[in-house]
Amino acid sequence: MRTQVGIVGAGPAGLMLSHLLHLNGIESVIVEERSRAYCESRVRAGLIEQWARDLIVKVGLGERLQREGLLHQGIKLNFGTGLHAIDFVGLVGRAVTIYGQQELVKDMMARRLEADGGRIVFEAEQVSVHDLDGERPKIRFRQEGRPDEIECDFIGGCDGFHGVCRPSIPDGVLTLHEREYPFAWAGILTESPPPDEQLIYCSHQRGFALFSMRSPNVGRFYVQCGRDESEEDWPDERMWEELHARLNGARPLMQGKVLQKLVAPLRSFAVEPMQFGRLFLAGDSAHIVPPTGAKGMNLAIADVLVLSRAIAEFYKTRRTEQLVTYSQTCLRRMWKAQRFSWWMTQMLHRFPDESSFDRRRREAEMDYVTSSHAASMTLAENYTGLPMDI
Ligand code: RFL
Ligand code: PHB
Repeated sequence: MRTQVGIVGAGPAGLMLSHLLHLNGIESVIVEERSRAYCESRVRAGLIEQWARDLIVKVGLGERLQREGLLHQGIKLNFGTGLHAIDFVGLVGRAVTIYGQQELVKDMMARRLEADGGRIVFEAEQVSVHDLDGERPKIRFRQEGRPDEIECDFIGGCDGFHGVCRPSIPDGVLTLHEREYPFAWAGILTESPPPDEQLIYCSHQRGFALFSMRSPNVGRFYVQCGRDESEEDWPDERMWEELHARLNGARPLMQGKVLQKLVAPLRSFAVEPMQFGRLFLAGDSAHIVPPTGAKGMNLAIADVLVLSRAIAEFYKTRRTEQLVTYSQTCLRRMWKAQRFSWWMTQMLHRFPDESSFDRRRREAEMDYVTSSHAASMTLAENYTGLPMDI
């Protein structure tokens, strides 16, 4: 099989890339190792930056998001001195949208497959990428036991942190940057309303907690836990007990049926450059941020917007400037999101070995962020998303 752009992975990065290329008249095929149902039900991100929402609407994917997405004008921080509101709209004139990643994935899948006749190979096995530094890179895989190959001009490596694209780049090409945190998040999706109409980020002696949501009746709550803990360590009763304790009476908390549970370790990770030959890494395959800043999916969308433009310029004019600068362009934004995500994480979490000095410094930082106009504005500017030319 031959196509212009072969894409590995049907997550937000791969699906958005395929759609943006299609709008530019460029053909692509996505190769995905999981089933459509699996991809559409994977509960992950929920928060979309203002520019990303605007882009989703502009490229015709926002019909349901505009109806069902929840527009949030700010967030609340809850620590020693109580609940503090950060009003994004008042501070920077921008808001954020809560809309489940799997809902966006469903919308993009439906558009690619049903409306636009796009091609996604699901349940591909033994996916591998070849001839990356030549003009005809290839994706090989097996489907129902039969070998298959896609020959293309470019490969979009959109296969997430555990994918095959990044490890296929020869040794010595990439520089890795990594930081692991000594904790993880245990999260639940619950059939009960969130305690507030805005997200509440809590910093408590027992650790961090976040009260988010998917709808006015479905809560998405997280607590900081040990790095080595697993879902079995978090029976519902323990989860609710910690959520109540860490919310610390700031709002009443209603309990409901737990619909889903996960434990995810926190890490910061990035590779430079995000390209080798004709393989372009985008999204989680190139970088991971701790979820405290809600940046991962937004970065994935930013990467593929830059990539789709570079590829479109190539087919229109045969010019390669934007392809050459792809990595540099994305990394500039990515490092600022890394910085912000690290900063939110270190401020709000309790480090197992923290001294009384570290704790007092974190408390002063939260006090400063919530009492200084300049500091609140910095948080608001970064949280709602740094400017992006859509
Ligand atoms: P994905 O979503 O991991 O998709 C990769 C796809 O590639 C497939 N794949 C392969 N296909 C073929 N061959 C292989 N060998 C393959 N290996 C993997 C996978 O099956 C999958 O379909 O990466 P992508 O597209 O880069 O998207 C990134 C986002 O998923 C991620 O950054 C966010 O979920 C991060 N994140 C958040 N981001 C936000 O912007 N806002 C948030 O509020 C937010 N909250 C979160 C989050 C991530 C979390 N977890 C679970 C880590 C909250 C949490 C708890
Ligand atoms: C979520 O709703 O899942 C969510 C929101 C904000 C975050 C992380 C996760 O910082």
